[in-house]
This record gives sequence, structure tokens and C-alpha cells, in this order.
Amino acid sequence: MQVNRQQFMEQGYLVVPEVIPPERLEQLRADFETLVDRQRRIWAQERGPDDPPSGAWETRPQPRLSPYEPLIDEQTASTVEVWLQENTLGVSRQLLCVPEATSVAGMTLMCNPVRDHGPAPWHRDVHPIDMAPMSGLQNDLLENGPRVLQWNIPLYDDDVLWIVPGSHWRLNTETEDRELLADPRKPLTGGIPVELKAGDGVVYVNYLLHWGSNYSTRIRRTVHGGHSIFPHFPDLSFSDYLSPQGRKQFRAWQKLGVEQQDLTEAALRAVLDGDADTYDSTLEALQPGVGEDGKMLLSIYLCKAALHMQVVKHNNAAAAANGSSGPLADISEALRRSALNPHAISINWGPQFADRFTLEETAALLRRFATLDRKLQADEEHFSPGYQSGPMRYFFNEMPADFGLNDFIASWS
Ligand SMILES: O=C(O)CCC(=O)C(=O)O
Ligand SMILES: [Fe+2]
Repeated sequence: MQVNRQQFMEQGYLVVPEVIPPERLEQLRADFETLVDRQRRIWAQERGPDDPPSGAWETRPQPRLSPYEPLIDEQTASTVEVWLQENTLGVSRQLLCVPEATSVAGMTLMCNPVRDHGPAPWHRDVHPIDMAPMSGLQNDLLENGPRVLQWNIPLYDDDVLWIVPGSHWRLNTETEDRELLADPRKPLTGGIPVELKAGDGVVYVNYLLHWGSNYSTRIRRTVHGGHSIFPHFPDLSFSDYLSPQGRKQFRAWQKLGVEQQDLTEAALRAVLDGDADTYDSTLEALQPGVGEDGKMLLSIYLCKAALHMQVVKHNNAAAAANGSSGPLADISEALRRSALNPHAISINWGPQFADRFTLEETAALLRRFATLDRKLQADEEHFSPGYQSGPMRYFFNEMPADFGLNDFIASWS
């Protein structure tokens, strides 16, 4: 299946008809329902003392499950294989910035809630606190193309998702900011529903302003997840029941992810060594073909990696001392949380990554990144609507003026 990349890049999304061929729809619905039944049993067992009998299934505005262990066997392997098809993976391969690195990056099923929860807030899937200012992400998108793509593939007709076409390229307009601040749960000027028939899919850049417009009790079983160029599969036990090719595919992605972790370490060591040439060639190995704006974005991600390692080391020291050593100055709660949760698309490989560096090396890295980190922050806390970050000093929208990749490298010494 050949898709129109130019249209995709302009609008930020493409509707792909019959991602699930009609003759496969009934069986796939049944397989996903088996997954739902299994997850519901787990949620019922895990419910808290004040929860209703079905636990999370009943309390969440959007119950969401993932086809991993222990839900997967011969009967439900199809819920993983859907991500490996030519008209999902093959389409993403035509759209991502490094086609040969295209891999699965998250697999979920979104379900309707038991009680009506109405609209969610409009947002971009961007949290500038541990990613980068929106314009830095957009410069990279323009220069290199997307590193991650998101899909919604409904198993029943679905028009819950709304988007503002073309908003992935730009910051919010004044009208959007005004409307979002007034009420982020109302239709936004320029927003349109993505109307999908059962089995159709939409692939989109999740920098787009988008909206879960109505989490009502109408049946919703929508396959949701994506593909990226930075795979992260610490545990492959879910793949035991896949076809031999499927298993081989995930093993190859696991290996690629480990190589990328090694390259992330190597890039940080080049910063420690003050070795600009090695830094440049390591970023090139991490993301073949990446341009200046992409390298600047990767540098910001590496700056966050250093901050995350500091948090992890601080936590580990506190645990070893068998108590709390108090909060870490200048690190917000949000950054602390992101230190403990992997986010591979921004080369955050999770807390174990900190084991690769000593305390002294981490401190030295923070000194190397100090100027960049300062340039990314205002003096005061502030807030911009439409993101997944609360008020903070880090800039939501603007990249530092007069501070590019060469200035960052010059700031090491
Ligand atoms: O419900 C949907 O289709 C959108 C979900 C979404 O935007 C999200 O989880 O970030
Ligand atoms: Fe989202």
C-alpha cells in the first residue's frame, strides 16, 4: 500500500481505509474481546477497598489495556500481529524519518467507560518539561520528518477523536490559547472529527492538537499505539506466541534498542570528554541522516538524561541510607516522575540507564549541560495550554534565541 507522504506531512494525518480487511474484522473483534475479558479479571482482583467490583474497568474515563504478558497466547496473538501488517508497519515505514528503524512503539486498546465521562481536554502529546519546547520539536519535524507516529484503528465506527489539521507545524494561535484557557473540553476553532468506519485507521503526528471529544458509554474498541525509530523492549515474553517472523522482528528491535542505548551512553561520554567530533558522529549513528535541528533536539534529550540520572542516583542513595534524604533542589516533581519512567522516543531509557555512569560522571555531565539547561528556562514559572505539562520554568513554546548546536558545544568548556 502506497500512501501520500506529502499530504500526510502537510495535514499531520492520513486516513487509511481498511487497515483491517473486512473479512478479518469479526475474528479480530473476538480476539480483542478475549483480551478485554482477561484484563477485566485482573482489574477486578486488583481493585482497592473503596473500588466497585470491576475496579479500573468501572472507574476509568477510558479503560485501556495492552496486549502484553499475561494476556497473550495463541488466541490473542493476533492483537499484537496487527502492528506488524504491511498496512500499519509498512505505512509507518513510508512516513518515519529513518524507515529502516521503524518499529512498534506501544500497543493498546482504548475502551468506552462504564459511565459517561464526557469530553477530555484538548492537547498535544507533548510534555515540554522532559521533551523540548514545541518549536524545537517542530524544527526537527520539518527538517527530518517524524520519529514517532500514532494510530487509531477502531474495531467499531468511531468519531471520538478530533484534530486540528496542520497544527503539528505551528504553535497555538491566539484564538486557540484563548479557547483552551477558557474551556479545554469544548470544540476548538478549526477542529474536525476524524470519522472512521470500523477497520479504517488514522495515522497521525501526535504533535497535532487533538481531542478525545466524548468518552461516552457507546461501544468503543479502538486499537491505539504506534511506531517509532527508537524501540524499547526490555521484556519479550509477550512475543512467544507470535509467528516465527513476528518473533524475529521483535528480537531484532530489542537488539536495535540496546544498540541505541549504547549510542546514547557514547554520546554522553563524548560530552564528558569534550570531544565534538565523536559527539557529532555518535548522534549520526543514533539517528542516521539527522540534521542540525535534530541534533539540537537530541542534545536537549541528553540534557534531560543527565537530569534524570541525577534524580535516580539521589533516590538510590536515599534508599541505601534507608530513609529520605529530602527533595533534590531545582528538580520538580514532574521531572522526578519522568526520571522513573522510560520514554524511548526522547531517548529516556528508564532508571537503569543511570547505572552506566558514576555519581561523579553524572555531576560532571550536569556541569557540561548547565548552560543549555539554563537557556531552556525562564526566571519565573509560567504556563501554556494544550500540553501535558503543568506550570513550570521550562519554556513551553520557544527555543532559546541565539543558542544553537555550536553554542551548546562551545559551552562545554
Ligand atoms: O481517545 C482518543 O482517541 C485520543 C486519546 C489521546 O489523545 C491520548 O490518549 O493521548
Ligand atoms: Fe493524546
